[in-house]
Amino acid sequence: MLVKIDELARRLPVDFRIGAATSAWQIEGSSQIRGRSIWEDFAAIPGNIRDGAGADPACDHINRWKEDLDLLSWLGVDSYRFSVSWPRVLPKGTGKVDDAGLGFYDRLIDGLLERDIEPVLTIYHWDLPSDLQSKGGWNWEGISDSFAEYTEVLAKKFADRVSMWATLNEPYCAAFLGYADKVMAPGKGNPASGFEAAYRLLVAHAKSVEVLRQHKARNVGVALNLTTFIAEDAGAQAAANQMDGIMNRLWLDPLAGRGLPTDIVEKTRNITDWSFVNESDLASIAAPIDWLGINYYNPQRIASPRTSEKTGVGNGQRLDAYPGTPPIAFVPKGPLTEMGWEVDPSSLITTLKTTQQRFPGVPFYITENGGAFPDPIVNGEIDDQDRVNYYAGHLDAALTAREEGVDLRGYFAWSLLDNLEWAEGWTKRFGLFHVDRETQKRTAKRSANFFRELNARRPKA
Ligand code: IFM
Repeated sequence: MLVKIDELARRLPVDFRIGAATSAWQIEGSSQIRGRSIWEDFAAIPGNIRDGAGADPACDHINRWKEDLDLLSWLGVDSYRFSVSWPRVLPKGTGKVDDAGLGFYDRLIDGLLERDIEPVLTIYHWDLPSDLQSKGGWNWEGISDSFAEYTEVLAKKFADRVSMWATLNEPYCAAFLGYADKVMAPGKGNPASGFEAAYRLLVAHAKSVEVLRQHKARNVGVALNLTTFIAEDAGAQAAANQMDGIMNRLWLDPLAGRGLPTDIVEKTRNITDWSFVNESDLASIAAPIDWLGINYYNPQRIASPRTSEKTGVGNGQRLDAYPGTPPIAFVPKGPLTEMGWEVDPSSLITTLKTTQQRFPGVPFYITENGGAFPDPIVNGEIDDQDRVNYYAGHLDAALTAREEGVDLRGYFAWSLLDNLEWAEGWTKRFGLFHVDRETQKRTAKRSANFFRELNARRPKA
């Protein structure tokens, strides 16, 4: 069903924020003028990035940021969600600040404010400085103090101008795709390391919140990737609970003050002894936040291996990313995006409602939602009708959830630009604007026009 743009625009509350999102490593380029990150180390190993792409030039955003901010103005968005590159600000992760690196974000934030666009800053979107990885990265006890130091540098400089802060982006991926599995940096492939990384990311979040509060930063939150697990048969239910526990409850329970989910702790005792956990950390992790970011793309549909002949091969469809889960098959139903992800807006409603039960009283933002599609060029124009349908369907679902009682305050499209899709390199494109990898020319896709029209037609305050 194609949802009409006028109807969507009419349903948008005047104070609902519409934005677009990016992350530093995926767009900035110019890695030679900053410290090294774990993603350069990971990309240097042949086979880790599908098309062999590396950090440079990405979208050359460091040199083209003004043009990119003009694209945001053209879209008419309220907010822009970007991340700061930790090694651009602190090349070694701690110690000496690189003033030129920090200055880039200073100009970016002012550039947004000049265009009347709210800056939404994510402190960590996966590009850990290599020098910190050599100490153990997210498995090192000292990492949370380094993260607090880095947060302080940003808070001192930007607390007066940033509208919303996210401490971390998708810590599940950092921990379980990078440490438990090996499909993302640093590519450890050790299940026990995954759980320890998850815990240390939560502690780092807590220390970062404390620093942001000291500096009177406004609207402090965190962006989690959350979803709904659908067991197609009774035999897959135990696996669905375990996967839900690792992707959703392992983060929501401690943030909401319930501590770690006991079923997950018990079921993983043969993987880790959890000796790194202590009560005082858990109390800090439960400190109130002002909003929760939900990055939602697709439901995860699974079945017992007996009942299914095939298993999904899309991104995130590997059991290694859910340690301790009994064997199951991933059985996404079409339509699928190019990532192999099922398109199902109704699962966004389920995810929002379940999350509201698990974390009541906190406003939500959809901090990422979007899809990779083939992007055919028709008469010189990029006719990404699949992506328009994806956005219209998910915005409709988001507004339905809000109309049915979920305290949802905004929606960010992923992504402003085609960019480096991590281990997929340039092979998967999520942008509202096509980016020509050779010339760096930006071209509005039909989906960019969709957002421009939506923003133009919505009721104004
Ligand atoms: O590109 C990523 C982003 O960095 C984090 N969330 C999911 C997106 C699509 O895979």
